Amino acid sequence: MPKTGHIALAGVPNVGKSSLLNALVGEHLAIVSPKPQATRLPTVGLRTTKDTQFIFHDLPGLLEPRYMMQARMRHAALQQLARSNAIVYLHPAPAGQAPPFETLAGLEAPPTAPVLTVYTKADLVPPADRAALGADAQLISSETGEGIPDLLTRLEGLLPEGEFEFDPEDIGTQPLRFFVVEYLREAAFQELEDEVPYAFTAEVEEFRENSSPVYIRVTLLVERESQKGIIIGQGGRTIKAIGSHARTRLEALLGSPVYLDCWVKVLPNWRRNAASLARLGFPDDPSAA
Ligand SMILES: Nc1nc2c(ncn2[C@@H]2O[C@H](COP(=O)(O)OP(=O)(O)OP(=O)(O)O)[C@@H](O)[C@H]2O)c(=O)[nH]1
Ligand SMILES: [Mg+2]
Repeated sequence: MPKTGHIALAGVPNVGKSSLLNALVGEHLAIVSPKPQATRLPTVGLRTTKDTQFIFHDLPGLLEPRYMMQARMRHAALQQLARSNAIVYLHPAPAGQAPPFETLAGLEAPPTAPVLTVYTKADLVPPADRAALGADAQLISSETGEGIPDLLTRLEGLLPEGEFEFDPEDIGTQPLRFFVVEYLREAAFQELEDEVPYAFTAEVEEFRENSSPVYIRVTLLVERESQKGIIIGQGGRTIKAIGSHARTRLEALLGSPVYLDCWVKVLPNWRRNAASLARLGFPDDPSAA
C-alpha cells in the first residue's frame, strides 16, 4: 500500500521554510527572500517516489498579528497545522536551542500531529558549535542539502497509508495564477526597500495560456499614490526588473515563453481591508472580530 500525507513546514518568519520546500521539491517553487514575512499564503509542494507522496505546505511565518493581513496569514498557517499529518518545526541553528513549538506558535495546547524540531541553516554553524543544540538535534541546510535525506526518511515513517492524491509528475497543486503573483512579489522583495515590498501585491487580469508566448496581464498593487512612482522607478527601470524576474521564473515553471504585461494601480490600504484581502485570496478568519 502506498503512503501519503500532509506535512506542514512551520516556524517564525525568515527561518528557511520556503527554501526547504524548494529543496524538497527540487524546483524554485516557493518565493524566498532575506526579508522576513515573504510568504503570505501557504505554498504546496509535492515530492513523489515509487511508493510515497509527500504533500508539503510551506506556511507563512508564525507571528503576533499587528494588522488584518497578518491575522489572515496566521489563520491560514494555523488552519493547515491542524490539518497536517506531521509538522516540521524549523528553527535556525545559528540562533541556538529552539523553544517549545507551542510557545513559539502561541498555541494553548500542543498540536495533535507529531512535531519534528529541525534546525535550519546548518551551513552557517561551525561543527564545534553544534553540540550546543543537543546530542540528537537534527540539522539541515537547504544550501548544501545536508540532513535532507534523513529528514525525508523520518517523515516517511510518520505518513499514513493511502492512495496518491496527485499525479506523480506534479510538483505543485496551485493554479499558475498563484505563482504569477508570488514571483512578482518575490521580485518586489528583491527590488524594493522598507515598507514598499510589504505594501505590494499583484492581481492577474488576463491569462491566455494558448497564445504563444503565453500572455499574462497583471496589475501591480500598492497602498498609496506615492508608492506608484517607486514601483515604476526611474525610466521604468524598477517595474521592468520586477516583470523580468517574474517572467524568468514563470518560463521555468511553464517550460514556454511568457509575455508579462504589467500595470500599476493603488488599492488604498488593502492590507487592512477585509474586502480587498478576500479578493486577493486570503481566507477569512471567522473567529476574528
Ligand atoms: N545559509 C543559508 N541560508 C538559508 C538557508 N535556508 C534559507 N536561507 C536564507 O534565509 C532567508 C530566508 O529564507 P526563506 O526560505 O525565505 O525563509 P522563510 O522561513 O520562508 O521566511 P518567511 O516566508 O518570511 O516566513 C533567505 O535569505 C534564504 O536564502 C540555508 O540552509 N542556509
Ligand atoms: Mg517563506
